[in-house]
Amino acid sequence: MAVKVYGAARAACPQRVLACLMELEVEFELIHVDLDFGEHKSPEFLTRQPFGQVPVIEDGDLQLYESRAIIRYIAGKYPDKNPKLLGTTLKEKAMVDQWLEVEAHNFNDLVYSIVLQLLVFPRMGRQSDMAVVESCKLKLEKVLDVYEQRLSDSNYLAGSYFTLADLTHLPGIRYLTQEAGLGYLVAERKNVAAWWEDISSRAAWKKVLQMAQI
Ligand SMILES: N[C@@H](CCC(=O)N[C@@H](CS)C(=O)NCC(=O)O)C(=O)O
Repeated sequence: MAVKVYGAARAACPQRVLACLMELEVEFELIHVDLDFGEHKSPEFLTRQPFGQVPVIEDGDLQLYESRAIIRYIAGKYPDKNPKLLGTTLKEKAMVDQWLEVEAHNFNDLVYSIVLQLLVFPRMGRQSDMAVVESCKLKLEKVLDVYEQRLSDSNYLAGSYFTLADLTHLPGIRYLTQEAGLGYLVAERKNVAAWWEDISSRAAWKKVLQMAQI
């Protein structure tokens, strides 16, 4: 039975899950949740995701939210399709986990704040706080310097091949480069730029963009 994904193809967190499903060629059905109409806060949706956020998946009797938990689950469920996504040895798995955590706690929080201020608030008719944007940009520069250093001696974040650690960054970096006008943060770092060019050229990610019509 196809995995049900509740979410919006244009939203970053569901895109993380869609990228993983596409990478592994797992059959799925996307059930659109209209964020603009607040469907994610409806009583019915809150029974699936009590925090009122997307994505949520249903796989048989399993209901699961949190996009990073979902991609770990999907990659773990289909080890034969691409065992490398989670890392293969204990050490490689540890490196994948480390960079998944870096993305969630060092990278994503800053990108999320920038996107909120520059893209979401104006759409809601709220004023952007440019001081917050500037402060996040400065912090993000420092985070990306760490990435630049890491990618100077490794083609991918966790090691020599593409893993969930790289995949998890796709939606956030797309927002930065394509929507928030901050592509220079990537372009001015040679190794980060080459890595981004590589991972964003993957067929699975292109299919996600096609699905989202972006
Ligand atoms: N940590 C959660 C965050 C989910 C999240 O923030 N989803 C956004 C879309 S990318 C959302 O539902 N925003 C609406 C809201 O928070 O009200 C995850 O990774 O799944």
